[in-house]
Amino acid sequence: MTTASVSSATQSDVDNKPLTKNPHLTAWVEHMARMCQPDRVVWCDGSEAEKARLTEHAVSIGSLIPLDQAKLPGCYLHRSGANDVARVEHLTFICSPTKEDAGPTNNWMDPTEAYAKLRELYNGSMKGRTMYVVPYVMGPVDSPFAKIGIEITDSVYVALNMRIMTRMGQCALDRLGNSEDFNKGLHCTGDVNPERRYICHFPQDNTIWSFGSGYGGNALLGKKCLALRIASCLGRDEGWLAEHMLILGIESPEGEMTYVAAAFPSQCGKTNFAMMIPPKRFKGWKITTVGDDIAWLRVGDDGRLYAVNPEAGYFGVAPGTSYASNGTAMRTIQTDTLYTNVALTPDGDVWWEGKDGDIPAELTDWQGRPWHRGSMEKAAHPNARFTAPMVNNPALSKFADDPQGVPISAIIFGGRRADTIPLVLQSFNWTHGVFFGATMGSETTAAATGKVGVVRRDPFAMLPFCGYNMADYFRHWLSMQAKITFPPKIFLANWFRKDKNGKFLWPGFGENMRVLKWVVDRARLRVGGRETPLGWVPRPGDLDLSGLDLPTEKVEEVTQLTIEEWVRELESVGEFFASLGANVPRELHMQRELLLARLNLIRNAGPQYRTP
Ligand code: OXD
Ligand code: MN
Repeated sequence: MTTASVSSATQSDVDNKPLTKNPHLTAWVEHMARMCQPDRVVWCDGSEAEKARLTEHAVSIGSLIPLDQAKLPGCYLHRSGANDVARVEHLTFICSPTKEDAGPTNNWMDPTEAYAKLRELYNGSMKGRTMYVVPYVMGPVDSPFAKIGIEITDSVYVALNMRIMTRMGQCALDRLGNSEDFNKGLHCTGDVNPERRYICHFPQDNTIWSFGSGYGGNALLGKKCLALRIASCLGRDEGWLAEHMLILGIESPEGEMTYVAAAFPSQCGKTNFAMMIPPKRFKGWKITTVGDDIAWLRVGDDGRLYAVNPEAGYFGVAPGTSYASNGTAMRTIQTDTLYTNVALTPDGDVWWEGKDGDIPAELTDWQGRPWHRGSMEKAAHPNARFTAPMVNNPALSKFADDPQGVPISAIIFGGRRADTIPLVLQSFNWTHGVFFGATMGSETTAAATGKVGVVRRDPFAMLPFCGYNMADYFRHWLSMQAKITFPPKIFLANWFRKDKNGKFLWPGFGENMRVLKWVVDRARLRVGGRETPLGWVPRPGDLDLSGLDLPTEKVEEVTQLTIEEWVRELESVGEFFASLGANVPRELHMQRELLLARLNLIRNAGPQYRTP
């Protein structure tokens, strides 16, 4: 394979023998090693001893900085390149056989051209470096949902992150046996030059090639690349759904369990919602987390929709996370957590904007520069992250590792919208719910590079993550109805609506429990609502607002539907559908027309009817 110059490796970083006899796997790894020419190849077994070795090595090369081990045992800080801090959607490609397969919302590159272009970059790119072979399982190891990936990477930081985010090591090789059914992921950090950065997906080959970035979403190939982009294609072909959704359990004081899946675009508080602590009024109610970012949904033998979380850890946004906003996450990230691009205190603790307590006087900022209180610059990058094992989560669902997953009673689609979308709205049926998902919009955030704060359509929160033609994906969602005997009820939610002065109308965070309670009760057919031309909304009194200090006018404003806003919304949806081409399912066009026709009816009926 390689003529390993073991002498230049630290003791913790020497090549070892393949941990499998799987001929497909060993041949592929040899092939990739011939191309990338690493000095050494290290197969990862996922053991504790290996974790200690890799961590020691990462510290020795400066990739990880140890934090105060008494306060934050097993925690380290990583700083990424200043130009490598977020997903890069404009450099992310779906390299399917035809442009039509990728559809108008994805960047497409011809697969032959993409392989050739990247081969040139990979050639000799790991000289002087170590190639880690990281076998991993997405999903509980024994689950029929599970998929196996192998990530080849030259980044010890990536290998250590994958160890947290997935079931990594020998367990994956054992499950794979001699099968050739595994995702082939190749990641090379390169010189972290945005001019030579490509995140390429080849769904037809179950292959991902990522070059030139060490940032999570571009480099941890199990997450967005496999569990969403490639898996969405597998779901289309195999009859299931790979979704950008959290999964949570709601336990009533009587012990009744209900599971809800919810899709929100990046940085809309999915992790907070998945770990919500109910307010005092909801004494005895418990929220448990199954997953905070991705759900794989399949129809069970009993005709219900079941969800598993394919991940084993959380790659969450640090800024804004505090004991006040998400105490569960704060407790989760005190041990065995890798922090990326947060600020460092003089005594080895971490800090970010929005953390509890006083702002420290002196810090080292996310780029390693001295920072003083009052500085105009952020100390932590707005997209700074923590990578933490889900087993640290004190509210982890006892079914988070269940091979069959959990039965979903309700699906919530949410976005960050200053106007138009009310606090909560229930769809009339599955097709109308799919319309909600297909037309979701949200203001952009720092999770991806580009302008922040503009509304963009983000269907199912999957715009950056759907691995095939969006119109076909809508059709796939519509077609799922025929397979589900007991479909979940579908809702639209918006915690981010603002008043005329730009102030948020709804307190959000734990208070979202009040909305969740209505959702659960609607799904279980035991609470009322008002039928409007746009869907069902809670009537005054249907939402439990006891103990909430919120003036009635604000409650009215946040739950309001306004004809003019919705007419504009539906017109903009029409433009969005047109941008997707002729392939958008007819059912969705008809939903739009029906809603618009109902609104126009009211609009033309006279002022006394102007409330939808
Ligand atoms: C994420 C994202 O990192 O959606 O989860 O950007
Ligand atoms: Mn996400």
